[in-house]
Amino acid sequence: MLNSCSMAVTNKAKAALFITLLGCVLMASGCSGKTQTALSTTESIPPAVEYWQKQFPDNQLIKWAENDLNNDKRKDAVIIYRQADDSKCKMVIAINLPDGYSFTDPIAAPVSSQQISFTDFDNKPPTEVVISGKSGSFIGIGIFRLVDAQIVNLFADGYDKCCE
Ligand SMILES: [Ca+2]
Repeated sequence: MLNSCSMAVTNKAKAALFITLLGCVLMASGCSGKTQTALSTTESIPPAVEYWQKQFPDNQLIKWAENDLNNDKRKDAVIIYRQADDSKCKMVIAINLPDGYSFTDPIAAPVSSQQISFTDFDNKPPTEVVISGKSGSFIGIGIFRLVDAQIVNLFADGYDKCCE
């Protein structure tokens, strides 16, 4: 949260650009992106996501993407899923540690058309995560950073409306 308070004006402008860009992408092409969906073959599921599935077998995997999110040169995994018990969508990051994986606390994720992308929000490591998606006609976007092994929200626009 301390990051959102100290966010520079240039970052806000940058975020506005992102929203425009991703909004256009969402409207024009629905749900395209470089990320993998759960429809992919099981062979392509990375070890971090496989491990998550074994820990939480009742949750429904929707989408994942890999990137190094804590600047330790090891690829971490962003996972969007639907909770088994109440059908809400959540996002969690599996942190790739030398001796296994640890999970952040989950946060709310968009209900449909979920997209995961990555950005260098402030021109310094680590890489930030951009989550966008829809709920009905609402489009939302959020930019997140992994800080002390937890997900911190840096910027959000309409995210509360797309993620409940
Ligand atoms: Ca990492």
